[in-house]
Order: sequence, then structure tokens, then C-alpha cells
Amino acid sequence: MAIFEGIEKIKYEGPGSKNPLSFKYYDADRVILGKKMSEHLPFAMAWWHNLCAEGTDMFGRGVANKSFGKEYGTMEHAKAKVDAGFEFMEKLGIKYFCFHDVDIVPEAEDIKETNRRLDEITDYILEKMKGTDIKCLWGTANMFSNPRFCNGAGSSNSAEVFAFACAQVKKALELTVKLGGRGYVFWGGREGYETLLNTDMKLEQENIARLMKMAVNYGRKIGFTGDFYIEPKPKEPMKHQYDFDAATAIGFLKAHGLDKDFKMNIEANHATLAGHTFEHDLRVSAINGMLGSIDANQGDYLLGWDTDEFPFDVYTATMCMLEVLNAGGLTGGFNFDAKNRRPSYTYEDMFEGFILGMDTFALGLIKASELIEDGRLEEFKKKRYESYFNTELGNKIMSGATLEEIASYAENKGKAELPGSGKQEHLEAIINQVLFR
Ligand code: XUL
Ligand code: CO
Repeated sequence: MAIFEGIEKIKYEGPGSKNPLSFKYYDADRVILGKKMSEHLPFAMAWWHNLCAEGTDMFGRGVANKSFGKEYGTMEHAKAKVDAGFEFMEKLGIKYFCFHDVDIVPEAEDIKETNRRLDEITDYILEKMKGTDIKCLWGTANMFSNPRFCNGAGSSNSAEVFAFACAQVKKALELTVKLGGRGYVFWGGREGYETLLNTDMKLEQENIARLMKMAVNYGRKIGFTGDFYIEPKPKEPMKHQYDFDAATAIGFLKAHGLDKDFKMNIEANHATLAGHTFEHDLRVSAINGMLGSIDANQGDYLLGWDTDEFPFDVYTATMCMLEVLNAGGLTGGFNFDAKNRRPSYTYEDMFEGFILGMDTFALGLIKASELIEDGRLEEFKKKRYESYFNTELGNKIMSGATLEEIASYAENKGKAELPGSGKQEHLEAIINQVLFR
């Protein structure tokens, strides 16, 4: 029996449709720049927001009912979430899911029992996967909810807590391999600190690296060939988090020799919390060869926390897709780490959230491809740096000349020309012209 009764498979009906349960822009088989939309945009469902979160906040209980007809905290409920998830993904044409260990089963007091439940539920998920083309994008361990992780996991002051983090990562890696996951994520939920007065920052950071190295060694041993990801976030829940942004995380990975096995999983709302644009963190990852996957959502500029909204900002989605296309695509996918607003608590709202997000990224893809075909942005950027490539001075700089040699150019010249207009307004006008024509 269907859980989302009365909701049919969501179809592409085009921009003219007024049917809320249809795609206006996401047309899976439409070819853009030589590839199908569905290949450009491997969308994923986040188990935690979609199948678990009920709209609880600091001031109130859940509003949405995610019991799916079963009693909370039971394995029957865990299985009903699998049924709901697969029906949901199939109806939307979503081909991937992402999960934390504790999203898929109720956590037991004893980790051995939790692990037994995880074996049982992943057998059930595997069975479900068989009749579909749905796959696992990435798995992860929740090392931030259980009270033992109040001081972090890899960065905990307690060796015993570190051991429990190891046990969870080990199991989550095994499950990710079992489900054929393409990636494994570390989001440092509480890997940070509240006050330096009680914190050995050096040891904490080294221990996070130790945990990651152990994970890489074990993962490769059990046949995990995918990418490990760090998902940077500057704060929340901790005041200071070590994986502040892409640049910080990449520096950390390089310092600890982890950069060959890891890439970035960039979340839009985390980048904006770090005081960057989404596209900034994508670019930083891309130029370091580490653009792996995306947690697709958006924040609210009036609020200082991680609101995890379904993305509707086409301008930002276009900037994102420009980065992704220019980087040659993602090895991961677009995981909607997004939740409905608390008062949007119906099953229809769940579908409309995803339709909004998928259509926004489809529009972003269409518009980014049009900007690439238009060519004016790229041409301008190329011209802006041409003196490094088409002048004698530039060639010298680019081929290892000394400080004295280059300085002598300036000393002989006496006074520099201005570097040429950045033409920001001119470029912004081109974006609007392409977006709204
Ligand atoms: C929290 C967040 C996480 C990670 C996975 O801000 O983004 O859900 O994506 O642990
Ligand atoms: Co995320």
C-alpha cells in the first residue's frame, strides 16, 4: 500500500504548468551541453531531513508526522521509513540517497545492539534497491547527537569517546560499502571548541586527522573505492568548528597527508555562514581538484544559523552550476540537505520542497549553460589576465624570473598604468540579460 497515497509520479509539464506536483524546468532526459539533465544533476534525498525531521525547534515539538503509521523507536518504524523513502524517491525520479547511521535505525543503549539493527535495516534497504535504479550517494556516522559526543568525537578530550567514534565510523563505512555508496562524509558536527581555556587545539586537530587516517586505511581495506569528503561548516553547534570553510579544510587535509583520499562536500548554507558565497567555496574546492559533492540548500541572510531551506534562489543556483560545469562536473551529487519550513508539514509539502529544489537547479543548469555558450564572461576574464601571456614581462614572470629581474622592469618604467577596469556592473548586466531574456 502506498504511503504517499494520491500523489502520482511527478512529471515534467513545462514552465506553463500550474500543477504544483509537476516539474516546470527539470526534464530528466533533456540534453544540455551534450549530457542529460539527470546526469548533470545526480540528486539525492537526505534520510535525516526527509524521513526523520518533524520540524522540532528550540521552542516547540514536531509538527509533521513522520511515523508512517508505525510506532516511533521500533524497527517497524525504521522499515516504514525505508518504504516511504523509496516510494518518495521513485515518485520524484531521484536516484540517490544519503544517510547517517542513526537516521536508519533507533539507536540502542549498547552499540552492539545498534550495529545488529543496522545490519538488519541495510539488508532491508538492499532488498528494496534491487527492484529500482536507486543507489547510495554517501553514508556517514552521526557523531554529534549522542551525549557522549558533547566535546566532539575525533576531537574529544576523552580517549574512550574517541574509541566510540572509531566504532561508529567503522560500522558506517561497512554499511556504505554494503550499499554501494559513492562517498563517505565527515561533517565535524562538534569537532571544534567552546573556549580555549580548556582546549588543547593541537591535540584535538591531530586526533581528527588520526581518526580520518584510520578511516581511510580501513575503508580501502574493505573495498571502499569512493571519495572521502569533508563537509566544512564554520560554527553551529560549536562556536568554533575546525573545518571552517573549504580553504581551511583543504589546508588541514594537505597538512596531514589526507588530500589524495578526500574531497569537499560543499553545503551552500555552510558557505554563507562562513561569510562566503556558495560559489566561492565551490571555486576554492575546484581549483584544488577537490570539488566532490554538494549539499544543496540555502540559508536566510536575515538569520545567523543553518536554516537548510530548499533552494529557490536561481541566481545562486546559476553561479553554482557555472562552477560545476567549468570544473567538469561532480564525482558526487546534489544532496538536498534541506527541510521544509516548520509550518509546511504535509506530505504534499515534502514533494513540493523537492520539486522546488530540483527545478531551481535545473534552471541554474540551463542558465549556466547559456552563459557558457554566450561566452562573454569567459572571454572577458581571459582578456583581463592576458598580460601574463602575451607580453615579454608576463612571460618572464610565468617562467621563473627572479625578483630583481622583474623589479627592474618597474624601476625602468617609473610609473605603472592602471590595470584595466574590472567591469563588474557590465558583467552583472550580462547575467541578468541571460537570466531574464
Ligand atoms: C549539518 C549537516 C549535516 C551533514 C551530514 O549542518 O549539514 O547534516 O550534511 O552530517
Ligand atoms: Co550537510
